[in-house]
Amino acid sequence: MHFNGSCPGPTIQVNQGDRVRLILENHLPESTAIHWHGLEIPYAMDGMPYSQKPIAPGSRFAYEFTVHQNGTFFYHSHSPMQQMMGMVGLFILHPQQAHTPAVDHDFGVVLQEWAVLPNNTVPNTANMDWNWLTLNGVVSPMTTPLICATRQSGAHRSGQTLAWITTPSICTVIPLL
Ligand SMILES: [Cu+2]
Repeated sequence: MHFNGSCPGPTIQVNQGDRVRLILENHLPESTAIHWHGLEIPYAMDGMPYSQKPIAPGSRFAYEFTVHQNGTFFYHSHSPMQQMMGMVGLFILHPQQAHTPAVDHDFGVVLQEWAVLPNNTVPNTANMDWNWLTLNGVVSPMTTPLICATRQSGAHRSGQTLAWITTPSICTVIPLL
């Protein structure tokens, strides 16, 4: 299961204050909906099972809202097991005012844990004893290095380069000396 053919789904990037319109067309053989995790938006657009009727197979729904926050968020299905099967993606809200200190690169990382049991090709979504980890949907050696500028580039006056590793709920600043 995926959004637009990839797991995680495409990263959505908008600017703080934007009015966005996102159309979900359900090609699954079951119902679905998208929850915009952490976004302060109208209840009817929140994609929760009690705020919206499930979107039936073959039908579509237009989510429309204005974003007033900024930061790293994510979206995911709120139908049973679909998020655990890969229906998740990053939602980046760029700030109207740049944050300080300036960073060289901003990496969006989706870490996912899966339970792919012996002789199975489909993850067991009821199992929380995970045995398979993916970084932006892939495992080593398919992962892409998170490359920052180095001290030699003179990109940062203090001689340090900061890499902000962000997940939907965690933001860690790693100084690279
Ligand atoms: Cu959520």
